[in-house]
Amino acid sequence: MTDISILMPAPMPEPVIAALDARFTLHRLWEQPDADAFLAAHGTAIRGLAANTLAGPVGAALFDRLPALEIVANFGVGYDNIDAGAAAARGIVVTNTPGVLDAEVADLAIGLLLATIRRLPQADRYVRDGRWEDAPFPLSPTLRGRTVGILGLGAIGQQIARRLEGFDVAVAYHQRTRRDDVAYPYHDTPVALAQACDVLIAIVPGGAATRHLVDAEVLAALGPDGILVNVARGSVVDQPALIAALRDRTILAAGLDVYADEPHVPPELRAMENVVLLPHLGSASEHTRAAMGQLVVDNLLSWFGRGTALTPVPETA
Ligand code: NAP
Ligand code: 8YV
Repeated sequence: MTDISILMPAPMPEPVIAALDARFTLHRLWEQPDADAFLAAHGTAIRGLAANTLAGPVGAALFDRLPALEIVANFGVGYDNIDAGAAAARGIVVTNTPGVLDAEVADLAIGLLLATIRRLPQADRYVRDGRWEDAPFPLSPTLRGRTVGILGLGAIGQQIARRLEGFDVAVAYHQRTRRDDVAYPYHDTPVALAQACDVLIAIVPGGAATRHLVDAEVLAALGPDGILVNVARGSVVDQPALIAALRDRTILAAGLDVYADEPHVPPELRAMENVVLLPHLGSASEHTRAAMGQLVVDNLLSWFGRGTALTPVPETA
């Protein structure tokens, strides 16, 4: 297969690069001094693309330059970075990395919730700054007695819900389709879910269908004791509305792993004490990133070896 050209626009973990180097002709676009000139010279030979959720859009404009492209293997379960409809129209298969990161992201969501509600980063700063020697750290809000609403009870959302059962809190959910395999109360709109709970965890896909699903109205419904945790995509939350809600105490606090324009985080959020901010860490352990990388490699090997992809997204299955 070494005669098959694979394009990697942005770096992936070293083992992925090594595995692809061993089996294909791998082109590292980020190392090219002139990416445009490289695509003009070599684009027609590229048959596979190893894409990265965080490395910019993949759509018709790029597909036009890669006429022999057969597969886009995405390093991430979310693929809002890829125009899967445009890929399907050209007969290009798109794969993602479902399953292998569910537990890691669910763990992170629980950690972020606890950090936000018990103010753990603020308490850490308090000790480091020597302020404990002057006075005890102020008492925090609590998870006790709360109802947690999960916006998107998919693969990761269900793992979050299972973990929450161990914390003895009530769980409810919203998504477009009511599930018949869970007993959690279903709410048919995001506002109805927010009214019924005082913690909202967003874990839906990004993209046009979920853009600003959490808006000013949802935040108002969550209420002054409410906590938002976003581990989905920045686009799912109306970020200016969230900043206003945190500033005006329309809600109590937020724990954010994702933002509207990563890696840029607005100064207003960075200045607030009632937020916990993570740099998109959901799947970011060595263990899980290795499993995701292996699935990228396995999808490419399977496609070019047997003509089938292991985990195609529904639009191109
Ligand atoms: P999944 O299994 O496909 O679940 C997504 C859920 O969202 C589904 O149950 C779906 O139910 C619901 N949903 C989709 N569109 C919706 C809409 N318009 N309104 C309300 N609910 C909607 O996906 P997953 O594997 O759990 O991953 C979910 C997302 O998490 C990813 O796409 C990615 O954006 C994000 N993620 C973030 C990180 C991170 O590092 N922070 C890591 C991994 C994943 P219905 O179709 O019935 O609506
Ligand atoms: C990663 C993610 O941060 O899988 C996703 O959808 O957002 C995360 O796992 C990302 O894919 C790394 O590029």
